[in-house]
Formats: sequence, C-alpha cells, structure tokens
Amino acid sequence: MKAIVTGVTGQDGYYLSKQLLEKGYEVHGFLRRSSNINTFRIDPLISQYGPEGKFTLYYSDLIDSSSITNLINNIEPEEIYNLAAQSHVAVSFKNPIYSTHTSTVGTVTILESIRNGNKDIKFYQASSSEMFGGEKEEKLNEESELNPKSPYAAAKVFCHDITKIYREAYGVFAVNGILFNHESPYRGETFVTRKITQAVGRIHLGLQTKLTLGNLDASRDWGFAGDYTKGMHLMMQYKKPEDWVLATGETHTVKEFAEKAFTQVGLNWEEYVETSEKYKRPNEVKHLLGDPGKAKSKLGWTAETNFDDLVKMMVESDIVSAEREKVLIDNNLIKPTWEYHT
Ligand code: NAP
Ligand code: G4F
Repeated sequence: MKAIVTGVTGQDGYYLSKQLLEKGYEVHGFLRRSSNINTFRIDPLISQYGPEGKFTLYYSDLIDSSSITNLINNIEPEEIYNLAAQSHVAVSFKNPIYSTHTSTVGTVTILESIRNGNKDIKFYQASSSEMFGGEKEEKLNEESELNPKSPYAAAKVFCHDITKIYREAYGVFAVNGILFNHESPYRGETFVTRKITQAVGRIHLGLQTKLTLGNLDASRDWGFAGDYTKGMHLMMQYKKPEDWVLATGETHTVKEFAEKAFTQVGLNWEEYVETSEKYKRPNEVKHLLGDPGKAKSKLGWTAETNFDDLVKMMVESDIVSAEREKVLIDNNLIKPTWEYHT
C-alpha cells in the first residue's frame, strides 16, 4: 500500500507515518520548505525507512496546487491523509488570510486531483472539534451543529463540507475525522498542554520561574495523539466513507491540566502560574466534550490512554528535555529565550 501524508512534519504526521510504516506501507510525506530543517519529529523514521525507499519526502506547500497534483499523479497512492494546516487557533486570528488559504486551497486541490485522476484514491480530511464552537457542556457527535468561532474553525468547516460534497457528488471515498484535542510529547510547544508540561520540566530543574497562560477555565476533551492516528487508519478501512468523531468522552479545564502536571513533580501550580490577556482569544471555545460512540461501535476504536497517563507521559518527556537544556545552558551553549516563544 502507498499513502501520501501531508503535514508529515507535524505531531500527527509523525504518529501516523510511524504506524503506517510499521504496517508495511510505503509513505510519501509532503513538507513545506523552511529555512531551518523542520524534520526533527520524523528524523528517526527517515533514518530507519528512508534507505529502503519506504519513506520519501517531497517539498509541497499546500497553496502550490500544481505541485500537489503532479505529485499525486506521479506517486499513484491508494490513500491520502490530509493533515497539513496552520493548526494554531490563536494564530489564525492574527493571520486569518494565510490560515484560511492554506487549509482550504490544499483540501480542494487534493479532492480535485482525485476527481480528475484516479477516483479510487481514498481521502482523509483532518476535521476538528473546534468546528462545534463548544458554548455549553454537552456531548458532541457527528450530527451536532457546527458553530465555528475562529478563522481556523471556519476554514475547517469549509474543508469538512467540501469533503462531503466530493463524496456525495462524485463518489470519492472521502472521510472526515472530527478529532477532539489530542496531545503527546510531540505536541507543538505553543499549544496549552505542551506549554504547561515544558514549563513544569524547566521549573523543576530551576530553568524557569513562572508560567503565563490565558483562559484557565476553558475545558477540552484531551486524548493521546498516537491513539487518534490509529483511528484515522481505521476510518479509511471502513466499508464506506463517513464522518467520525474521535474523543475520550471526558473533559478537563486548563486549570486541572496545570494542577495535575505540577503535582507530578511535587509542586503547587498556583505558586507558578499567572494569567495575561495576551494569551486570551478574541472569541473563545469554552467547552469541548466528544461522544466517540459511533467510532467505538463501528470501528472498534477507543482512546486507550487516559487523562492522568497523558499528563504523566508529557511531563516525564519534558523533564528529560529540560535536563538536556540544562547541560547546554550550564556550558553557555544556549541562552534561555522561551518567554519570547509562547
Ligand atoms: P501540527 O503539529 O501543527 O502539524 C501541522 C502540519 O502542517 C505541519 O507538518 C506543518 O508544517 C504543516 N503545514 C502548515 N502549513 C503548511 C503549508 N502551508 N503547506 C504545507 N504544510 C503546512 O498539527 P497536528 O496536531 O499534527 O494536527 C494535524 C491536523 O489535524 C491539522 O490539520 C490540525 O488542524 C488537525 N487537528 C488537530 C487536532 C489536535 O488536537 N492535534 C485536533 C483536530 C484536528 P511545519 O512542521 O513546517 O510547521
Ligand atoms: O492548546 P490550545 O491552543 O488548543 P485549541 O485551541 O483547543 O486547538 C487545538 O485543538 C483543536 C481541536 O479542538 C484543533 F483543531 C487545533 O488544531 C488545535 O490542535 O488551547 C486550548 C485551550 C483554549 O481554550 C485556550 O484559550 O487552552 C486555552 N489557553 C489558556 N492559556 C491557552 C493558553 N492556549 C494556548 N495555546 N496558550 C495559552 O497560554
């Protein structure tokens, strides 16, 4: 089997590629050019599978439609997983045109390439629970109303709808995975969970003194990314293309996440966490809680990693990272600049 994975350098790109390679797939990853080499997550996969020709990378920005189409025609994959996006909700308020453009143009370009080329190629779209807008505490499923609250979410709604349109109008095997928040030690450092666990690691080792966050009362249904990428593959093997919610069915506030993460190293979160307007959004999604019932009954999928284990896994990994940073700082090889990156 041959699969294309867009957004291969991201968190989900890493877990999905690893799982597909372990199943014997040939994986063709699309990445965008960056002035720094941006393959740090997938470097172990490149060294293990690259020399055998099982894992190949190509430059392809989402807005470069012709490169996407040419690559699909040349590679002739059986499956395409469209994971690439400007995926940070707060950034989408600051760069709304870029965020909208990348998600939407990339998605419709791939769908058009399938429609005009090999219509048997299966397509996975990375839809998001952010599309629901989560105003109140209720369990959200595949039938729940979409009420986007950010440029990011509005662009994802377009992608979600166009995926359904190509399924219904042209018979493309086009699947929407409506995934609730999923995290891991490979999570981008400016998403709230990783921002917290990285700070915990650094505070534990005396490299940082405080952590500044935005809205502590927002709640999210947080699972482990490696469980969710397994779900993406299962959806693509189901007998017909549908929309699927993946979630844990549990929700926790940002405050609860911070409390659990600091407790892990024996610290009281309230002594280190402060809040700033800087990290609050013009429009907030207050609550997200998913109902994964359909995926459980039809795909046999469940989120195997619970909230406590997820927090523990992320804190333990960030303690190891902080230990490495400490050696570099103690030897004057790097200067701590993390307060500028959040
Ligand atoms: P991520 O870590 O931010 O990865 C996004 C990927 O997209 C990266 O490889 C990034 O490249 C790439 N990308 C960004 N702009 C691009 C462009 N213009 N052209 C080509 N590639 C571009 O996100 P993730 O957490 O893995 O999420 C994967 C997908 O699922 C995203 O579409 C996200 O919106 C969606 N999603 C995520 C969650 C979640 O909780 N993680 C939940 C629901 C849906 P660089 O590495 O160069 O930045
Ligand atoms: O970690 P976040 O930035 O994730 P958010 O906005 O829920 O989006 C993530 O999940 C979506 C699925 O629902 C994906 F589609 C999307 O691509 C992304 O992966 O923020 C989570 C919550 C928000 O309510 C935010 O306001 O944490 C709150 N928060 C509080 N302080 C903060 C901070 N978020 C960030 N990033 N940084 C803070 O300092």
